[in-house]
Amino acid sequence: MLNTITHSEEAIALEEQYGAHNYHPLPVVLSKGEGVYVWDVEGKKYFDFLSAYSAINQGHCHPKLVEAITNQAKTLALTSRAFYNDKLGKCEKYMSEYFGYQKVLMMNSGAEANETAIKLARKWGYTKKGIPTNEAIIVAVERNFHGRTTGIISASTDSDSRNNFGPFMPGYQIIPYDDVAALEQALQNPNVCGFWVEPIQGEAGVYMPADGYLKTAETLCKKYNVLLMMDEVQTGIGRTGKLLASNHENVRPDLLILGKALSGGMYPVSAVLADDEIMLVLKPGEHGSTFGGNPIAAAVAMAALAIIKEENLIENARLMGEIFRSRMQQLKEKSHHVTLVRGKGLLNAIVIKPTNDGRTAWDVCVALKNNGLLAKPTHGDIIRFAPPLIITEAQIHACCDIIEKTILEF
Ligand code: IF1
Repeated sequence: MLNTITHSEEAIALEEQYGAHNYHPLPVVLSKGEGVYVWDVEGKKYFDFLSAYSAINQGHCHPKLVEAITNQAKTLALTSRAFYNDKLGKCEKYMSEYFGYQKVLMMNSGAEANETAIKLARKWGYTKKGIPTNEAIIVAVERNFHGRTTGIISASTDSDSRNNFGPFMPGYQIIPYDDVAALEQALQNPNVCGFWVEPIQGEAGVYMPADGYLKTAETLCKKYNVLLMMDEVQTGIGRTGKLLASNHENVRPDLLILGKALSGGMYPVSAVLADDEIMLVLKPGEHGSTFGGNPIAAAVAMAALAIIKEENLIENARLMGEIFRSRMQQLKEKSHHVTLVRGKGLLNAIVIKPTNDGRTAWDVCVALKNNGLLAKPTHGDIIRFAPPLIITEAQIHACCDIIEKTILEF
């Protein structure tokens, strides 16, 4: 076995030399995680305020997730879908009843679930709505983030996500987010099969649409016979203080897209949920994946979803989020560096005004790290704060103390 890493610099140097440079991580090398905490190789302890971009809602290395993955891994890890196994059907039933949909299609990454939704919407458009073959359009919104595949970035408006990766997949119309008039205009095109949207735009910096936007989108999709494809990969599984962000407006997507915390960060698990009228357009042999719905994924997903209910994490996210935002609002009154605070549940962000000597949100995050809290900036001036949903009131106050101290020293 490769010798144990004992110094952060060693790990960073190895990644620098042998790994693709497709990320710019904060300079911290983690070696242990438990609950809301992570430790670096030097043994320094941090609050994790990113939760792997909202995958670790249940907390690091949750004992019930470790038990689920360990027991299944010792028994049967992978069969492929060429054969049945004794876990997938149980998981599909559990998820069908948990989220209120007739059918589930399990994949691995959030991107794969979004790609699955694209194929479902298109095939439904051709076979049920009567759209002429290869003319289906999916309406997407500016500043979307749905994953990194070429099919998905073909709809991206972010230059980093799409530059130099062309040619792009056709069949998208991009409209402004949170613009009902633009949406109604776009959906009148009879070739539109789907409206593809995040209920809150995570990557864009926790952009929340106006109250009622999602409900209006649902109404317009019904009016124009278009599938509402809701990407809840980041906002789902309790993160915003409801099971789904869609629940804040009693919206029921036609295609529900899940990932990340569906496994509590223990294993790559994603899924698309839909009713028979949509899901059954896919016939055997038309879609799949080697690992999609494997026994470990099924066992871990059932355990991860059970924890959300057993530990009342949805209500905790709502309550801790209210405390967090009120503390950040108080900080905003004390510091001119904090220009905006926004979020729902435990998906929050603050906007940082750069200093005159050019220090940015990145520098705040480095200072936060030095003070024992890990977070990451997005789009230069926004810091997203997303701790595990298990965080306690005492811990959220301790974290706000760290953020306040760091910002006031900034
Ligand atoms: C990276 C962003 C967050 C997502 C939504 C689908 C996916 C994601 C709403 C794809 C994934 C991750 C990907 C990761 C960083 C992170 C991210 F900054 F990229 F955009 F969270 F905001 N839908 N988001 O947020 O799921 O295929 O990754 O499992 O690519 O840098 P995935």
